[in-house]
Amino acid sequence: METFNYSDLSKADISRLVQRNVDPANEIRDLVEDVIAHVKQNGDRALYDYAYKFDKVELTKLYLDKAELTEIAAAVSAEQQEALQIAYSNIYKFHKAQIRPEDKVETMPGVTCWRELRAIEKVGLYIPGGTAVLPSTFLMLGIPARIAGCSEIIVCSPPQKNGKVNAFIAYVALMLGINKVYLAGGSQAIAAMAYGTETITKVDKIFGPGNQFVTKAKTIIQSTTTTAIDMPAGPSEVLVIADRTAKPAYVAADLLAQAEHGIDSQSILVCTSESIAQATLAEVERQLQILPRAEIARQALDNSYVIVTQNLNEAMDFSNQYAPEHLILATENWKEITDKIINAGSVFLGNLTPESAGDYASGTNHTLPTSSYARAYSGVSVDSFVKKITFQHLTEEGIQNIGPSVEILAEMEGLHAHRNAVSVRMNDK
Ligand code: HSO
Ligand code: ZN
Repeated sequence: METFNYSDLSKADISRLVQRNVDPANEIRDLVEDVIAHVKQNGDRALYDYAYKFDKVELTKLYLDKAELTEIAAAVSAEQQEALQIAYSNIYKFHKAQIRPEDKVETMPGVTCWRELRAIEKVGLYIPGGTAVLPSTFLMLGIPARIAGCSEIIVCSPPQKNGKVNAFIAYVALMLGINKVYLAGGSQAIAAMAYGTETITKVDKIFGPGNQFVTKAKTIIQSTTTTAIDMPAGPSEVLVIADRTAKPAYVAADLLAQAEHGIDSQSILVCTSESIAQATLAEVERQLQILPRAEIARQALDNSYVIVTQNLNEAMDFSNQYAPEHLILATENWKEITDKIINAGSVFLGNLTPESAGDYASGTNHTLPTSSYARAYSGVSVDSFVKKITFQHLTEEGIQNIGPSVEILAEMEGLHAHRNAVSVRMNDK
């Protein structure tokens, strides 16, 4: 990891440093567009082809049903079931509390406006399964979808070499009451859920993190089909702000937890202490030695860096420009700086709060905006699975109260039919 001094960096340096996942020659776009076109045209046939080409498996069926999932899920040990149950229960509690009915508002006597929630009917969940299979992501998407009350939940996950999903994915499907998992991964799964195939239903909205190909596919289908997406999510990233109270071993562990996700992940350390930064880098090297995914982590770290700042204000300034998916405040006085956070997906406060807690089990959602989209997007929540429909009702008093203003406003815009729609009601005595 290269180290920079914040005060040496020009504006141009900073904008270069905060840039990530750019695809200047459109290489990823071109590949993904081909895949989408193939799926759009050939449906299931394309999914079989891609399973063979990318997942190295010859499928005979594009999904697993309840009986198959139950059989696969039997391999999950009692201890693993309990851990999944604790995660489920915390995520459920945190997300359930997100549904709060809103008050009706009488904006003028006789004019009442309000909003009601309705679930998005058909949702598609993408559960990654490349170099790491992520049953936790299934919980993070399935629980809010269930709380929202979505009537159809389509789940796609890449097949393993044996043509199945792993036992944890199967177990979580059954926990969520989902009886079918489609064996499709990558951008082809996104295309299948956006266009529909013979077997996979076209959905209204697609959720879930993924690699650069999945994320690119989501951004493409969002503008070319009527299917919406949660947000561009992935590759994953963390930014740790550390001061002299930080523990190098903890910070190093957090940086590595991020780096092991994939070679395109990014781990950024912004540190107010040169010596803590150096000690952390030494710890990273030490901890890397025993990591099974060291090779992946090392490549991700090559694409990561350290910034040394004079103080926490500068550190926060950089962080807000980077807009990290995950922000860890490895500082004792985190309470004094949280209100300076402007752009971040999810924040982890103090030396005892690792990102891993939120990745798995504290209750917050780990599907979060990456690549600086945290400037404008929020992470997944129950809100992502509902629409808020506005309602209004006017009484006799209401139409008389609001009518004259609407008539004048319609007149201002030269829209006489609009004016008339209130006039006929006001004057109907
Ligand atoms: N850090 C990932 C989530 C995850 N971590 C899943 C472990 N499993 C993106 O927020
Ligand atoms: Zn993670």
